[in-house]
Amino acid sequence: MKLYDTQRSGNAWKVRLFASLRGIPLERATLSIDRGDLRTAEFRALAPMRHVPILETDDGRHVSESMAILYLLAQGSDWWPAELHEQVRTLTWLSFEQDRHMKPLAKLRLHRGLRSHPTPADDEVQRWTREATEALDCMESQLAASPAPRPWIAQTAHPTIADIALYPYTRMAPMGGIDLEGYPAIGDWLVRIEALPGYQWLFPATPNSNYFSNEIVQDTP
Ligand SMILES: N[C@@H](CCC(=O)N[C@@H](CS)C(=O)NCC(=O)O)C(=O)O
Repeated sequence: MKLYDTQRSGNAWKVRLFASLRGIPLERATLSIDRGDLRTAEFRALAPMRHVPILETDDGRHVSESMAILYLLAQGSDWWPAELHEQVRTLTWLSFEQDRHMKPLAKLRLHRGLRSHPTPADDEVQRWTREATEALDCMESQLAASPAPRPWIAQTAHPTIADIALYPYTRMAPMGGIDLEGYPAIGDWLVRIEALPGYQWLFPATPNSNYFSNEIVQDTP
């Protein structure tokens, strides 16, 4: 299978991280937003929503949206639970990630961490910070109310794709000026995810240096 991504996309990191945890080999086609790769007719033909990540399956289909790609790659594993209400809670947190969590955290990372232009107005930054903080508060409450033996975000015994979907932008929140010190349950959850066999950093060649850096890290295979 082949993953169309960009070097710093947190949404694509979800997919590479999950494939690595599952032991699924992925070829990478790394595109550049700045170079205009996502605006070409060739890319748009396989990506109707014009975003990465896009997964190309071995039989030549193209799957858009990180949530759908994670669902596909989870088939046949405990990462997509068998019990109905565990599935329902997994969907609840996947929806929360797309609706309330990813966007404000990604905007803050982009404009405060990666210093993308144009510079946003102060009131926009304040709004994203308020929304991101509220999303993290929701996660903190849920994780604090999810003790072992069901410590994951959907209150399951095995982590689910909702944990993977929520991980990258939570992990990179400090790049956008959000201090995770005040979130002890989230801190423990991050440690648990990073201890999973097959865990993969955003830039595997330069572990640890990359979450808080606005440098372009030359890590693309
Ligand atoms: N809901 C989508 C969001 C994907 C998304 O926002 N991708 C960004 C990179 S992280 C992108 O392709 N942006 C294109 C652009 O800014 O032109 C998902 O979860 O996959």
